[in-house]
Amino acid sequence: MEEKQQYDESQIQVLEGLEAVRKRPGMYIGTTSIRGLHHLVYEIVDNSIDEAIAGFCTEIVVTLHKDGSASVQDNGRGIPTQIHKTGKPTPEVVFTVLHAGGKFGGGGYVISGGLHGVGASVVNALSEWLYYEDCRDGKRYTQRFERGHVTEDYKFVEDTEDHGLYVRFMPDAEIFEELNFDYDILLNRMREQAFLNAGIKIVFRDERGEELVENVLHYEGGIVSFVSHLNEIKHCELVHNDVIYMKAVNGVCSAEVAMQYNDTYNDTIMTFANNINTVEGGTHETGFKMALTRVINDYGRKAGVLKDSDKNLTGDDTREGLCAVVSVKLQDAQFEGQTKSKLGNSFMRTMVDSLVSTKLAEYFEENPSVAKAILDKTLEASRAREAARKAKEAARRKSPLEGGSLPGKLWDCQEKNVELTELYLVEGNSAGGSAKDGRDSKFQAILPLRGKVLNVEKSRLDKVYGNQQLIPIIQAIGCGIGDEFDMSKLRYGKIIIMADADVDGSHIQILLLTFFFRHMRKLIEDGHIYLAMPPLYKVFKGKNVRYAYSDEERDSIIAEMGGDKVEASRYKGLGEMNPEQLWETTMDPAIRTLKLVTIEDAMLCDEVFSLLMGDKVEPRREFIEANAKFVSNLDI
Ligand code: 28F
Repeated sequence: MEEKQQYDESQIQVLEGLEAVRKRPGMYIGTTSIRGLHHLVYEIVDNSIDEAIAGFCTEIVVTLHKDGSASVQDNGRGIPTQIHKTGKPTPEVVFTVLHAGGKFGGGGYVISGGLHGVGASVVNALSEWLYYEDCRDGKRYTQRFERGHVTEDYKFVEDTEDHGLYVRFMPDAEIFEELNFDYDILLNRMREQAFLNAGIKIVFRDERGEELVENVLHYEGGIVSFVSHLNEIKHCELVHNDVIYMKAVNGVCSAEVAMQYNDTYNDTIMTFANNINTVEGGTHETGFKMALTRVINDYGRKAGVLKDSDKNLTGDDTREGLCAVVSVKLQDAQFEGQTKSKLGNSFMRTMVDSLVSTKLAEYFEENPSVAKAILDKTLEASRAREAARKAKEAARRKSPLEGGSLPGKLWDCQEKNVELTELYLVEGNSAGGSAKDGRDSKFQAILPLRGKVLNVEKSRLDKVYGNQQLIPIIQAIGCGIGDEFDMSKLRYGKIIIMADADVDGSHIQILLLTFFFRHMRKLIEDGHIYLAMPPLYKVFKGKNVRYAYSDEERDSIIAEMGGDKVEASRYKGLGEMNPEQLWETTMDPAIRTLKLVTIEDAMLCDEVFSLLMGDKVEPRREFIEANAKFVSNLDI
């Protein structure tokens, strides 16, 4: 009797816990958009990766199934099967009890990834159904759930030589706004995890299309391979051939850095703590940057390249063209910042700083030609920065970026409350004209853009300040760029890129996004940048007109309207639409579709951009196609 009651109580707690997850999914996975959807996969994969870090799992197979479900399989130890103190088998506990902020106490893992450490039970709560197969100690067990409730009891299936866990789940349509996994975003993340955990093999399969798509992600080189990959997709020249690698271990904590300079003018520094991408940086990043600047300056002085009268190289100088990955592992990682993606543990600053101070100085001593090449690159950066400063001063005297002057071509709106206003950046003058006539001038402003935007990836800051395409954009937005960026001066809550649904339009989107990503990143991070999604088709039967935003939608509208008098025509460009059509299909907040550009999108965009604009390659159709969802409505 006593025992029964206890069981009921814990049962109630479990159900209340999972109900809470369903009621406020955002609290557990951030959002119910496509990002939240992907988060489900990450949570399950992270558990396999924990098992791999613990040294028991070598291979993970992730599959996107035709029915819309996803599965993850690992060859680890499987979950222990004994009966837990709640009276339930341990695997059931793992899938039904919330473990706020951490994995199991005691028997859990010392170092663990997972964005919130909430894991399997959250995925279970947010799945229409989920089942697992747990292979352990020569036996296979299975259990099934619906929306977190047990629907098939835990049971022994058969004897087996397999070991490890298999989980398959169907994201719940009642919870998620988007149910279609994006292969490329998931692939990017799996690849990242494979780089961060050298030796792990992740097989990623997509069974949804006609043909099976499969990527095998397996990098013995770890973050060294990561840096090589990042530099490869940039299609740039390298300043030195070898990736520099440094590692320090202290008890269960470790810090590793891989770095290599290229001939671009930007830096790509990716930092991770316990395999979590710390987008906002933190102590490990600070430690790295400070040590890097110091070591390069010290070496420059010692080598006599920097004279007594020369100023020190700045941090920016020493990072121009740098591609680096910093990955640290630690217990009790503290995550701070707006998106909880900034590492707070201050000992990591010291740990990474001293690692880089010692090892990089040593490396320079042993490889003077590499040191020289890096020093030359940073000196060139320093000279260019000085030139940029002068160009900026000159530009400021002419004052296009100062004193709040607005570009001549801007059609501003009346509303002054920034939260309510929108700025449309419109490709081409004729579309700009349509947008001007079609808009609601109360809250919508239009800035037409003529021709291609400057490729900021291939130009230094001085060019940006002097660019006739970009100056009006900077002026209209009002925040300034780079170091002087000031969010409080933002003039519009939404900045909406409206480009044609064709290759040129997608180029313009990519160029603009790259500009925002490099010089006004905060606008992307804080969710101010959007892509307008003009329709692709007009479907009409007599006077009855409807618009379709995809091939599928076009077909279903044709079917709905019925009969053989239905016609469908393709929009070729924004310029073809009259102002009313543009309003109805694209600009009217009541019915339009906008795509919020996330930092992940922008980073992917960065890759597409490099491929498209790198001088050495032709635009790669399959790559653009693969990213067509964010390079929206692409017509190729
Ligand atoms: C497809 C997703 O979730 N794999 C997992 C394990 C292994 C253990 C474990 C998981 C520790 C204390 C419960 C095995 N043997 N893949 C996965 N593999 N969980 S999840 O333990 C969980 C708990 O109570 C495991 C020894 N220790 C841990």
